[in-house]
Amino acid sequence: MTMQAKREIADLSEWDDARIMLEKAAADGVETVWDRLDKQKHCTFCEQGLTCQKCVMGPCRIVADGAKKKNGVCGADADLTVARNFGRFIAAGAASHSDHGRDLLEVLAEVGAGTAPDYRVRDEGKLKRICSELGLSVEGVDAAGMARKLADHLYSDYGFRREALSFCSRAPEARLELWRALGVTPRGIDREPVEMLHRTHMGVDCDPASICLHSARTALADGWGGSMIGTELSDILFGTPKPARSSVNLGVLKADHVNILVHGHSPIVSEMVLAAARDPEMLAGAKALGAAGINVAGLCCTGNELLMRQGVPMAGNHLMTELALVTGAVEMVVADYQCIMPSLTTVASCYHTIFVGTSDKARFPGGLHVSFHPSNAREKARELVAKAVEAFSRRDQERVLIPGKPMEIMTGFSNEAILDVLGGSLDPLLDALKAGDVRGLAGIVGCNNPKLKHDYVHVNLARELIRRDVLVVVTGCATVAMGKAGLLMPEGADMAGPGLSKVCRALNIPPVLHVGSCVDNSRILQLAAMAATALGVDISQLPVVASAPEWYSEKAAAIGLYAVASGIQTHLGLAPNILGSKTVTELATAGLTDLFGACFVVEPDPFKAAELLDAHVAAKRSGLGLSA
Ligand code: XCC
Ligand code: SF4
Repeated sequence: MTMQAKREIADLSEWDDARIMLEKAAADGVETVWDRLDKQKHCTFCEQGLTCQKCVMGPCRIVADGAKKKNGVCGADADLTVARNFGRFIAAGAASHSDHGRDLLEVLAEVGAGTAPDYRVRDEGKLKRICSELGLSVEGVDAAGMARKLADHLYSDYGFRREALSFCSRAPEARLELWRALGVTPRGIDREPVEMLHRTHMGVDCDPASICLHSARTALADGWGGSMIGTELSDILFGTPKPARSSVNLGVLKADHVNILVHGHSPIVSEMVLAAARDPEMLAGAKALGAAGINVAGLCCTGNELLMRQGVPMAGNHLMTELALVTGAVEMVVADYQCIMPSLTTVASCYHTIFVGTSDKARFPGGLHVSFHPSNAREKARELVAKAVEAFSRRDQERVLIPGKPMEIMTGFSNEAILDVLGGSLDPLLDALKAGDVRGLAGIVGCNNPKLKHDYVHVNLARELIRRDVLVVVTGCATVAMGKAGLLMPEGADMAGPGLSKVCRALNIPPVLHVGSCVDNSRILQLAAMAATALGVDISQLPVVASAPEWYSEKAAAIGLYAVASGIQTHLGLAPNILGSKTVTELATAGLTDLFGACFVVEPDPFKAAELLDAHVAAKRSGLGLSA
């Protein structure tokens, strides 16, 4: 058993808003994620991936070797057990993104069928472009007709009729060839995770390497399938992001406003809540109760979705979700799914905050549940906003503490927006790469994890990379960290190396570009693919790296693995639970390079991680005949 020593509040987070709220949480008697981590004694078998619960001959604990070597009752050894556990971990992550993508697909289909009156196609140009890209004829077809055609086509990506997912066509030829040779071309968004569950049932796939390869295929079905569909359809339905200004941290909450937080991942509900909150009738109701207005702010990735498209401020990332409620200033949290701590209903009940679940897939006992459907979204959103307004009259202003001032940020860098900033083609960026002004590109993505000091690894890694002239793109919960550190403003160029700062100043862009939510990591895949195709090389030859410095979730592991399987070297701040198998660990941290041209690098120290990633960028530059 291992147990973390109890840490001081100052060591838990990089930020004052978090620390002030941690003090208040203690005073208000609110238990947080850090308190619960302190109470956990983590089992070393589980940490190493050496427990198996896949049948009732077990559960089994496996000992890899030595005098006490012990296999599972069925005979599974350490390598097989770790591979099976990791495979299921990846399948769960891929399934989560993909099921989120499916929800967007269902809304698109209903828009096409005319049964979702509250939604519409907001970017018809993109809808048309994607239809053409996928070979669907759209001559003389209206938006609803195109929506039907595209939905119909993409439904098949979820099934088992395809040899390759539709968006695989975006990958460079060399990568497609490599996937074919390895037998990992993703075929069906639902098929690959389901096949993983089958393979890892007792007595099916008993070869750890074979299971790991299928893990890669499953992750690819997420990146080039479910997540990419989630991103593209969100753009079509809610608008493709363009650069805009907004703000971050708990200071975005307003003491004199009704505060509504949207939390989760999908824009389907949060966009409707935002529209309802902007309705003059709702505003009048709020003013009648003495509020100055209605303030919608985001948490986690649904926050990123609204931030990217609507400039809605972000109250916080994963580890700030409980603390946001501790301000005592939040009337309502509207949640959809993923990364919503079950503790939130308890925290909400310590204040006047109403917690609302909206997806029938995600129920939260202790909270209110309001089923949202494409057919009733506007009406339900209005009901919720009215309830939030009403809750404002119950707020105890004596218990309100909103720490800090909002930090300004720039957001909205979809690939379309990046191309626009560059004047319509990637060439200026590729020229800067060749000249060495921009030495490489790093995607910093993912979560927070209370085992690591909140946002410390994110911001220090980003600072170190931009200092070395590596342009950073950011998604997910890492975004808030970058914003709080001032890295999402053009003035952040002051912290960049000479080449990158020159490029940022010329284009008036920040050295860290916000490219979206976690499904939007698919934008990074597409950007890398475009760069590789333009240079006539494979993605693995590019000076491009990725990092999930403070990851915690199954989804983040799937993202990391699809990045690696797409040829992008990927840093993790924490190891997954695989260290009990030498074979799997060696494969993840070295062997994958022989297969995919990239592997994982595990390093909790952001300064050392920056050096490792920088060395990779330098090596790839040399490989392309460029100055390191
Ligand atoms: Fe969740 Fe996407 Fe991680 Fe944040 S970054 S903690 S997965 S919300 Ni996706
Ligand atoms: Fe034990 Fe094998 Fe059953 Fe797993 S599948 S619980 S190792 S007997």
